[in-house]
Amino acid sequence: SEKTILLTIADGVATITLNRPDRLNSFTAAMHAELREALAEVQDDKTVRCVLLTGAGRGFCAGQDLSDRAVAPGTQGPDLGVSIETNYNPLVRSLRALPMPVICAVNGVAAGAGANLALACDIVLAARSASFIQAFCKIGLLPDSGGTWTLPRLVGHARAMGLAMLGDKLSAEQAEAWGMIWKAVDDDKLAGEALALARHLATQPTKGLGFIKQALNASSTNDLDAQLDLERDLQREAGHTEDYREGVAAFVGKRAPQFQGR
Ligand code: T3D
Repeated sequence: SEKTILLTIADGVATITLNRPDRLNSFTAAMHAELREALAEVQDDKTVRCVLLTGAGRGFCAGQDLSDRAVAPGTQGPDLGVSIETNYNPLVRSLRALPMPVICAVNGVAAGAGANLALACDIVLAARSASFIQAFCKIGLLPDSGGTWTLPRLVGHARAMGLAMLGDKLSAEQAEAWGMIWKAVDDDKLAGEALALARHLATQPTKGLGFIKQALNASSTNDLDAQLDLERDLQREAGHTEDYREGVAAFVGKRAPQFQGR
C-alpha cells in the first residue's frame, strides 16, 4: 500500500511529509509506526542537521483518524490512554529531544493532535490559509500531544483556555499575532521559504542549536538558579565543539565560517 510517511534527505535536511491527503493526513496506528521509523532513520543519519515536517495535499494533519473510533452503544471503546502512551507521547518526546532544529511547515488545517504536533516543533511556519483547531473539546476530549503544556506557554492561560474549550478555528495570521507560531507565509511561498530556512539552519552550528533548544525547553520548568546552572553546563559543552572554534576563528580572521555540525 501507499506510504503514509514520505522521507527525503538532502542538503542536510530531512523532510518528513505526512501523506494521507484524502483524510487530511489524520493519524492511523500504521502512520504512527511509519513516522517512528522515519524519525529513527533521521536520528541515525549523521548528515541530517535539520528536520522539516509538513503535510501532503490541502491539510497539514487532522489529528487522530476517527473512523475506527466509533463504537456501538454499550460497548467499550479503545483505551485512549494506550493510544496516547504508544503513539502520541513518544512522537512529541522524540521531536523535542532531537538535538537539531525541527521546522514545521503547516500547509493547511492543523486540527486536534495535528495542531499540537505542529506546536511541538521548534519553528513553525504556516501558510496564510492554514488554521489551527483544538478540536478535542467537540468530541469530549482534552488537548493532547502536549497541547495543555505548550498552549499556555505560547499564548497564555486565557487564550489557551478559550482555544481548548471552544475549539474555534485560529487563522495562521492570528496565530502569528498571538506568538503561537513563528510566521505566517503566503501560501505559494510556504514550501520554498520553509525549505530555505531548513537548508540555512542545516549549515549552522548544529550542536549549538541543539543546546539552544535544550535550554529554552528546560526553561519552562526550571527556576532561574537551575537555568543558570544548565546554561553553564551547556556552554561548557558548546565551547568544546569544533563549530565554536570555527566560528571564533572565522570572526577573528574576517571570513565566512564553515560549520560542520560537530
Ligand atoms: O483516539 C485517540 O487515539 C486519542 C487521541 C486523539 C487525538 C486527536 O487528534 S482527537 C481529534 C481528532 N480530530 C478531529 O476531531 C478533527 C476532525 N476533522 C475536522 O474537524 C475537519 O475535517 C477539519 C476542520 C480538520 C477540516 O474540515 P474541512 O471541511 O476542511 O474538511 P473535511 O471535509 O471535514 O475533511 C476532508 C475529508 O477528511 C473528509 O472525508 P470525506 O468526506 O472526503 O470522505 C473527512 O471525513 C476526512 N477527515 C478529516 N479529519 C478526519 C477525517 N477522517 C478521519 N479522521 C479525521 N480526524
